[in-house]
Amino acid sequence: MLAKPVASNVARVAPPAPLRLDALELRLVRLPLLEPFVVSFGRMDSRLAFLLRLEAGGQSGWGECVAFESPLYSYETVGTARHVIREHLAPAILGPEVKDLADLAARFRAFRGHPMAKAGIELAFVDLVARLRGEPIAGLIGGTRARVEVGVSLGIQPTVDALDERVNHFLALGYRRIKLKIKPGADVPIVEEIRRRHPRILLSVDANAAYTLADAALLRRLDAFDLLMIEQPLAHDDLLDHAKLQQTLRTAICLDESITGHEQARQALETGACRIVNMKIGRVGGYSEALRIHGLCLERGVPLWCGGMLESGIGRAHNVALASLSGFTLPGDISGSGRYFERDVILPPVEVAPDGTVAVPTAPGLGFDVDVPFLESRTESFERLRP
Ligand code: OSB
Ligand code: MG
Repeated sequence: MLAKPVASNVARVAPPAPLRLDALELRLVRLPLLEPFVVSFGRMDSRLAFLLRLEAGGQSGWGECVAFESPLYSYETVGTARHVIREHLAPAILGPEVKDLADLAARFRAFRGHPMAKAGIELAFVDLVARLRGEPIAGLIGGTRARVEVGVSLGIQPTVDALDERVNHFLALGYRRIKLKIKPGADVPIVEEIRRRHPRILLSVDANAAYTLADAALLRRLDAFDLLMIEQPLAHDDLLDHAKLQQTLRTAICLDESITGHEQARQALETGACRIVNMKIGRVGGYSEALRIHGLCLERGVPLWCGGMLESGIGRAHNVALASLSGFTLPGDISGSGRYFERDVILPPVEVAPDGTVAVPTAPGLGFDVDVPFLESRTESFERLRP
């Protein structure tokens, strides 16, 4: 069956008048992580944040490209994204007038792939448009929530006791959902024990593509633990095997890596590859695709939540704005700044209230100030692109 077209809010994301984009700044900033983050594909000790600043009409907007340094989560890296932006995306948008977000997205459409690179620019554009209009991003895109519910994603730990200590720590801070990273050899017994110690919490697992259909029997054992979802059990680019697996599982599969845009989301839902969608604005190519996927999930009644990529405060603030849309019905991986960083690049930092929610800012644009002197002190590379 063909999906009915869904009215999206992409058309509303327009500056007061067509904009000539004057400059795009690319900045790499290294932020140490408070604790190492271990997942099935590797370990991170610091985050190299790729920040973008777009200038036009005497204003500027901030975005973040969520690519990592190595192609372990997706094929994109900080290096490939910087190359694609510098050589292809920036020349397509700097100089000529841009009418709105749809117009910006249209200029990127001919370039295949590289959604994280495209998203970095879209985020900066949307912040810029919101600031020019004097509106918060959440309002501009049609967000309806004043606060968003948040959960926490916990990396693989050396022992169950160490993991449980982290679970208790974040439950005490108010986080409403706990997500455990799993991999072959660190899965069923650990999840069983955490569930035994916390019979009532909202609990999910994320495999980051570490299994194959040959592991279906093992994955079915997770059905015993009343999990909210199993996130991305199979390959990063697979839909077919996820659909086969979902038919034999009681627990909902949630796709993350596999959903790189609206088309993949539509095909995942039509084939039954997942019952829940993890939205990462960077992974899907920015606000234009994210708003379309949001419309699709709303129309089909599919639960949606906002994922995270260990973003600096800039990407984090965009996530908060996005999660204010009504289709985001499950707690997101939107931690407070202090979950990852000693000091964030925005002021004030993102804070999780004791009820496990984060306030959606009401000030124009991102609604946070960027701490430019701090950014400058941590900058590893900087370049300014002009038409
Ligand atoms: O799969 O959701 C994921 C972090 C890095 C790469 C992939 C993922 C994650 C997380 C953490 O789970 C999300 C966050 O808190 O930013
Ligand atoms: Mg994930």
